[in-house]
Amino acid sequence: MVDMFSLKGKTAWVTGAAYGIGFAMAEALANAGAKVVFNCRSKEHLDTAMKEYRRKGIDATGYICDVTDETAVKKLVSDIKETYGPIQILINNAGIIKRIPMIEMKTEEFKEVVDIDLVAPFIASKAVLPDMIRLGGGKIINVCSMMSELGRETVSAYAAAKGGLKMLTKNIASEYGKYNIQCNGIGPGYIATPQTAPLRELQEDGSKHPFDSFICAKTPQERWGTPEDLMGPVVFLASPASDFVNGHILYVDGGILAYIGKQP
Ligand code: NAP
Ligand code: GCO
Repeated sequence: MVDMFSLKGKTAWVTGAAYGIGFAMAEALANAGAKVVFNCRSKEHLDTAMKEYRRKGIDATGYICDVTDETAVKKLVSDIKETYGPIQILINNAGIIKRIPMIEMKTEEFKEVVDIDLVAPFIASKAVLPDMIRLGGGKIINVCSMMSELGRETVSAYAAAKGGLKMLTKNIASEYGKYNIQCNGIGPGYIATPQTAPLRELQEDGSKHPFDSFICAKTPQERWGTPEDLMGPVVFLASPASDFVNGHILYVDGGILAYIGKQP
């Protein structure tokens, strides 16, 4: 039974895994036996991440690559293939958010979020699918969001992108399932990472950020998630244990989507 969750001999590429959710997922995949490669935009972040991976005894390899640059992505996939073999597991994790009221958001800002959060997973998936087809199978996991299902103020671009990513996930599953390729999504709830740090900042008087209290009231488990909460789910979706799971978005949200929220 344990072997069903083994990733021994697999090459896994996690986009945007210098820190945050991506780092935790890369760690999980490595601990399950995969050879992990990752990318980010910043040399500083790469160097810091490599130190942390080494400190944890993880044999990860990092590259500088902006996931929106299709030429760079294609070269990265080729370089990974030459050194570590074809990519058998792709985690489309890299992502940004801009919290701006929609009528104040510049169109360029909207497009930047969509480029990274939706177009880039299309680019990366397109780059790895041909080898997955040749290999007789593969795993693509797209990191979706609560905003794949729900909206809220100031996150129009992000919600549009993550909603689109949910449907891109289902479409890749539909179009390439016949090649034994499984494409699923992971939908984290509210996770304590640099991306959500502004929503958890203590107030001047030392009290909790109102949004922090709001999320804990909306979560049956009454806490923010941690990147570690995603480690088991990503190994499941990357492993043979999920070979007949396809087009599914696995929400790892502590129950937010199931719950109306605590009475104020
Ligand atoms: P984070 O802490 O901001 O980390 C984002 C990572 O992506 C960093 O490694 C960043 O490194 C990289 N990145 C950003 N843009 C990139 C680009 N254009 N090319 C390559 N790498 C890029 O975010 P997180 O909270 O870990 O979130 C990771 C994913 O989970 C995102 O897709 C996010 O939307 C999603 N998510 C987050 C939460 C949450 O509550 N935190 C919940 C649901 C979904 P560089 O800056 O060095 O490029
Ligand atoms: C926000 C948060 C969320 C989380 C996550 C929730 O401003 O509402 O950043 O979008 O990042 O996507 O699942």
